[in-house]
Amino acid sequence: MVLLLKETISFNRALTKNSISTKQVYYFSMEFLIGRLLRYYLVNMEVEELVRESLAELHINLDDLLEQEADPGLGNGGLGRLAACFLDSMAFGGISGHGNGIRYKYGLFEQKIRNGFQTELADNWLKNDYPWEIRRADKSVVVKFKGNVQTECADGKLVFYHEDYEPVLAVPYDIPVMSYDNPSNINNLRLWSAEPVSNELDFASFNRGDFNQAVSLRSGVEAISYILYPDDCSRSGKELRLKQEYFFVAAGLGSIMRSFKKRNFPLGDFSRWVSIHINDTHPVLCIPELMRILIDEEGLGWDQAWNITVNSISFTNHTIMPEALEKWPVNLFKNLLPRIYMIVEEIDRRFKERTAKQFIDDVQLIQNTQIIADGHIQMANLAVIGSSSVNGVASLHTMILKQRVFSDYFRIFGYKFNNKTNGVNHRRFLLAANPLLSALITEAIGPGWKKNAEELENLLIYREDASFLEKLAQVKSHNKTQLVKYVKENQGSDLDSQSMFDVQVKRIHAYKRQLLNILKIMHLYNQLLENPNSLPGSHTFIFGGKAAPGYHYAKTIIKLINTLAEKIHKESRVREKLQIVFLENFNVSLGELVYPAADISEQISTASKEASGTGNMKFMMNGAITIGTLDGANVEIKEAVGEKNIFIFGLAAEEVLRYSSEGGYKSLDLYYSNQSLRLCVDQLVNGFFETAGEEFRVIFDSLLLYNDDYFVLRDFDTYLEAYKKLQCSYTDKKHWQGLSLFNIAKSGIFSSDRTIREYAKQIWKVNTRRFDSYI
Ligand code: 26V
Repeated sequence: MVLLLKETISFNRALTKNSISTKQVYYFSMEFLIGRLLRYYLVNMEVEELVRESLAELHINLDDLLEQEADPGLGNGGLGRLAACFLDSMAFGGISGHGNGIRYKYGLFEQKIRNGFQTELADNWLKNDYPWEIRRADKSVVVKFKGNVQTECADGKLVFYHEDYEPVLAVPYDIPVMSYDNPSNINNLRLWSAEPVSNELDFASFNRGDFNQAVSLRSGVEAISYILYPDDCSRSGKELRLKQEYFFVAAGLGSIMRSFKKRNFPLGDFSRWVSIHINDTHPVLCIPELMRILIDEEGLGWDQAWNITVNSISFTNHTIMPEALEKWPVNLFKNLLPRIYMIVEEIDRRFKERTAKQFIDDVQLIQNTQIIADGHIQMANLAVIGSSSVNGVASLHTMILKQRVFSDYFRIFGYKFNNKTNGVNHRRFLLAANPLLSALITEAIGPGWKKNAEELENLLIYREDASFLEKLAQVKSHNKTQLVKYVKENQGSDLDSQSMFDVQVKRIHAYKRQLLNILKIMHLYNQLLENPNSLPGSHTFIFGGKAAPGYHYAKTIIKLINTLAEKIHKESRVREKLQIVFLENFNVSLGELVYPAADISEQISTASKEASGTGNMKFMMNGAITIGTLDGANVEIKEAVGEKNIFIFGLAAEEVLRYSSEGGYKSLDLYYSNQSLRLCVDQLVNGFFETAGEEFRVIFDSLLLYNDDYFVLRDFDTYLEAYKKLQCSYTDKKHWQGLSLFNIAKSGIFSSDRTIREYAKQIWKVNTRRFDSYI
């Protein structure tokens, strides 16, 4: 069947009007979390049922077959999944938009929980070969590391020769990107794999008898695309990471330039025909690398090369966490990429010259905006200076970029800054992931919403329709049963499908505040012991997400969740009402099962810290109700549904940022003044968890000794209040179903089709055959 599909795809690819007069968009990203493709393709081609029946005749169960497909974990979380959603929406919108990334041999680790602790196993997604990729050895590119640069003057021009470099062969593997209803627009995700230039051993070393040297050269090269760095929590400053970044940038640009030249346009028109988008700072070397190609290989002068570069490149920032802003030590950078370093130095020199003239007295601004400072290269600064557009991923986040993170640049280049609120692929996360809800929606409002998610708003006429709402409730109940079955089969626990499913699935991070959720559950537990009637109904708290292997605090949070789960399970007085499960190995496929089954979506990050969040949108379109802070895209979700249809609590971003800059927060005061909060905090270390000893001391200390950086204690009370209100709503079934329907109906703007339409029109300036017809 895969073969048949591949045939169809390559037939359609041949039809794809990759006419030379179309602007090509290249989306450069270190991560693409594409998820499984087989079922997604069947749904998009509207043949799933046909295939299911035909296979049944051969005694093959389609679901068993689908389970065989690997889910490539080529990303850490939101950033990588967003890239995959964008590929789909570009293909759907009729944009010639292609992904450019790395074909890691090992993706994000597989998470196993042992005795409540996270352990990590290698993710060997290629072990049975990956059916969708096509190796294109003929399109390989040589990437050059290290060596020396010789400068000569020829005909009054400086010429640069890169000598004694270490060559690495970048071999592309292409994965077709095919979306719904678009047979004539198949795009490409090109992932690069690192190989030695010569497939033979280094015979010079070998013949000298230096076998180790011969082998290590080979494995040194292969190391570049060996594994995805698993932390989205710190910049590692490791040479291998910088190698990865330059590797896929140089390979991607090499291949773009090759195909551009085949089109025979003047080089001066490059930015008219090519847009290069950089997903966070990881691919920012696109800027000096494009300069290098234009100057060293194409012979252009600096100014012309700079205009072309800036006009072709656009940049998205995905986090304001200072720990995440990439910086490279000058020495490491210079040694690995000598020519690129010269170009970065020159960009910096020219930029400083400009700001020194324009802002004569503003020493601070001149200092803050330089690229090279304190012996480091600041990649975000290079990104802002070298691109024509800088965007944030939700309105609050963009405001913070303008007013804080990049405020000096905002004064210089105000015109570059813009917002593009994230979106998600509603055909994956609603149409394919929730077939019963999709069928119900289509029956009610027709199939138009699949192509134009904003048509979901037509569901509003059913808001008071008891029979429709009842059907909605049945769908939810069915989806919960499916998840219960999965948990039983895979983890052995029995969940109660009749209980309320309260879900927090995302990477484990201090700022995402899984801890606040845990303290809430501990509080409910304490209350139930005091008064068995303190809580209506029964509740299942579902957690999932990976912690970076080196992030000790986050791993302790996982252990705390599991320890509390066990404690509750053993306590007969509460276990009828409360239950916790930690879902092992949360990934795209598991997400597709979880979002449709959720009643409640926990989006409780410290305001200002979550750039956007995209899980919030996936839950919403599946009818879960959000409890959350005014952070990231929660702000826009609230605007879309109105404050009555969402449960908002906690400090505002302004307040958090004020505390951070002016001080004035004392977590100890709250600890002493709030008895029930104090009890929960004490329980982390006072023997309440019989088996824990000092295990949770780091968490206790983070709250009191280190003054609670993420304002968990500060938001505890308002969180509980909001939770209480939410529970009241939940007990009124009809009211709850109405809320759920309202959320689904208003979720259309969070389709990545909308986001891509905005990128296309406002940043890339490309025509979108399909989206144009909607406006
Ligand atoms: C986050 C953090 C937070 C803690 C400390 C250091 C650190 C380092 C990196 C990151 C995340 C890196 C970029 C990223 O994945 N951002 C995510 O991008 C999503 C898509 O735009 C967005 O929805 C998430 O809010 C944002 O965290």
